[in-house]
Amino acid sequence: MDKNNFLSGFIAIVGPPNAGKSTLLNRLLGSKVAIVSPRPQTTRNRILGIYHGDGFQMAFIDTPGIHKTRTALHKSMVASAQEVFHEVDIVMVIIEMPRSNDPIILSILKDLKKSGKPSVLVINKIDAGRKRDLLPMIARFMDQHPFDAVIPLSALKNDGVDILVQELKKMLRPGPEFFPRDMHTDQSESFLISEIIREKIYFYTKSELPYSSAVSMDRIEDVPEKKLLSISARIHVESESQKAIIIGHKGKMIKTIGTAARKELEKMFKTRVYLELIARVEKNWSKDTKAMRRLGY
Ligand SMILES: Nc1nc2c(ncn2[C@@H]2O[C@H](COP(=O)(O)OP(=O)(O)OP(=O)(O)O)[C@@H](O)[C@H]2O)c(=O)[nH]1
Ligand SMILES: [Mg+2]
Repeated sequence: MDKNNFLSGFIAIVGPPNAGKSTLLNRLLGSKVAIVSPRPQTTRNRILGIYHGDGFQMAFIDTPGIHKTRTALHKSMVASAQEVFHEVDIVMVIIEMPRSNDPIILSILKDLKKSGKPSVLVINKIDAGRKRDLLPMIARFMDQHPFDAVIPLSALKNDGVDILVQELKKMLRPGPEFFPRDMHTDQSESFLISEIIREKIYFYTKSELPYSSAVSMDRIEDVPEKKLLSISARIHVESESQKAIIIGHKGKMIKTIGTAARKELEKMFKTRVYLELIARVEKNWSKDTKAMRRLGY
């Protein structure tokens, strides 16, 4: 490949919570690097996902959803999303069509304007909106900000994602191949595993429990002679009553979470997995910045 013609760029994926940012990142890469859930505030850390094209490379940065908040954990999540504007070449704002009036979008557009970065607006979830609303919506947003492109799509149904890639490609500048071709994400194996477990907690538990849960690794051991990945992880919750819920009657809940996580990890790592989960109380960790840091936030 001619090094001088190579195109590359860092592209932020920002937007309100639940807009489908992580779904879109996984769709763009064709593999799961970011967890997804029907609840807002699923993503807590920035996640790098690298798209390798023929003669070009796009380094996407998935971020936590931007929203108004007071809690320590969510404040740090939102700050990490807002900082990303200044660190990328292109900002991709993603909103969901059925919630295009969310007032937080205006404040995101303000941050975008301040950054002065080239930008794309993705209107996601067109499968859940009315077709005839789309053109006026595009016109309204073009009026609000001089986006380089506005792309309606459905990340879930994989409708329009290829057009987004074409548009982004036009916006890349000559640059180095930042990452080797076999690298798809910057996440460690242990972070990926903890995220998959967290995804299952979001899926199976209710009300505040997902938001009060964090996962850390005690042990990851490859046992090649048994073709086995042996994992021991901890689920941190904020109170004894939450611990009782996450364990469930006769251990049913923690077993359900563990089985779902194990099945997905077996597919992901193409090996048998032994997964041991332990619940532990880390009192009010999401309000305590020291504890948050210990848990990776
Ligand atoms: N109908 C529909 N649902 C979608 C689409 N894309 C994503 N979703 C759903 O929207 C929900 C949120 O998706 P995520 O990818 O976790 O959203 P996110 O923006 O990363 O959310 P946070 O990390 O919480 O900020 C999930 O239930 C997805 O299945 C889409 O194109 N159409
Ligand atoms: Mg997400």
